[in-house]
Amino acid sequence: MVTKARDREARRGSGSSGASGSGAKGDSPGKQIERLGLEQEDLTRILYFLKLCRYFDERMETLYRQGKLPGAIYSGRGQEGTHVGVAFALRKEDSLFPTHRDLSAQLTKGLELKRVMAQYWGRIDGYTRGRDGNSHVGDWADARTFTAISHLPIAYPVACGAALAYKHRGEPRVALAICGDGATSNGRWHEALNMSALHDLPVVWVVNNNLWAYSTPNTQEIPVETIAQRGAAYGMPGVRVDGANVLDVFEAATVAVERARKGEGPSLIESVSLRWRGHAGHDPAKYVPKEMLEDYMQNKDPVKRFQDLLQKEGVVDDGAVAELESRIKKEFDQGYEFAQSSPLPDPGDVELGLWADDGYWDREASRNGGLS
Ligand SMILES: Cc1ncc(C[n+]2csc(CCOP(=O)(O)OP(=O)(O)O)c2C)c(N)n1
Ligand SMILES: [Mg+2]
Repeated sequence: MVTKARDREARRGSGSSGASGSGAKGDSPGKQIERLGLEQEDLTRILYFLKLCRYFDERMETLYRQGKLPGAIYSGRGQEGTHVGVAFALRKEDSLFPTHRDLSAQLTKGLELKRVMAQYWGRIDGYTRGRDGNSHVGDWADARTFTAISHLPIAYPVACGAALAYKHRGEPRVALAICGDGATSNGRWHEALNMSALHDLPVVWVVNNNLWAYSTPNTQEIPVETIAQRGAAYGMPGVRVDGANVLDVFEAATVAVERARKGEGPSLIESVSLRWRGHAGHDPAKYVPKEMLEDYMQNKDPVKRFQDLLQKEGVVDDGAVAELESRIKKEFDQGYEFAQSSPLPDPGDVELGLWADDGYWDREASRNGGLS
């Protein structure tokens, strides 16, 4: 979430120069940080989210492999730079429309870790009150994230509708939607971009290009060189950024969000990374060349890169990093305990909450589902 310092920066309207980050501008990371108006508190918060999302992903996979976590897991490991970078550019009142892969973006936008964990174990304190698993999660009421569903990229047309509503109501809010590279081949993706450009809607289209759609590589998905260049077909700016560089992602997102908020219309951001794990927990991803995976893990790790940068710039020292790590571990352990002690849903409630007007989602949930 945007801190006070970021809010001030947004009001000053700076950070809007340059469309694709320091890579394109060629300035040093220190200069880029200055240009973006990021203060120590913001930078440490970005590092916190990067490390939290990585830690969460790793520990949840371990629990899954130990047979302690039911359902499926969709790892976003290696893509934290994209997730944290785009979500950090949003204000609380802006809305995020994610997919099954984007839990890290949702955590950055404000989902509570312990409730996410209750969601994973199908408990009443999860965001869907035990009605669905981890990938179909969202918190529209508070964090303003749309609950992801499977049909890709279904969040795109819904984000387009939300942006249309913001425009009609004259609200200075922005919708930001994420989908994968594979989802860009679906007609909905093109319809959403077209409609948004036609009506200058306050929306940012993010493509989390992790180079594979399940087992299909980019080369077999897309007949053009980059997804970003497709923005031109709809008369909107399209930029391609390095997902391993959270500052570049953040800068591109900030430019696009400000453009949208000013009523200048939508933008397309393609953020490139590699999916380090398989499509889901069951998939060993043997189709990804070993050398390529090693290269990304060793040289293009968004979390390590940003931590190294902040240490080099003197923003954090070893002590501050260790403090963040122990805080994250504690939050995870507390979240785990919270999830285990949260009841399962009451079976008698199964038919409730299908329709908004039965009031189920406005009431306190029944906590008689069989666990203490
Ligand atoms: C319309 C639609 N077709 C097929 C699927 C099945 N499916 C689920 S995830 C996936 C791959 C998506 O790849 P990509 O968009 O690149 O996202 P990633 O999982 O790589 O983040 C597919 C084909 C689906 N969910 N929706
Ligand atoms: Mg993909």
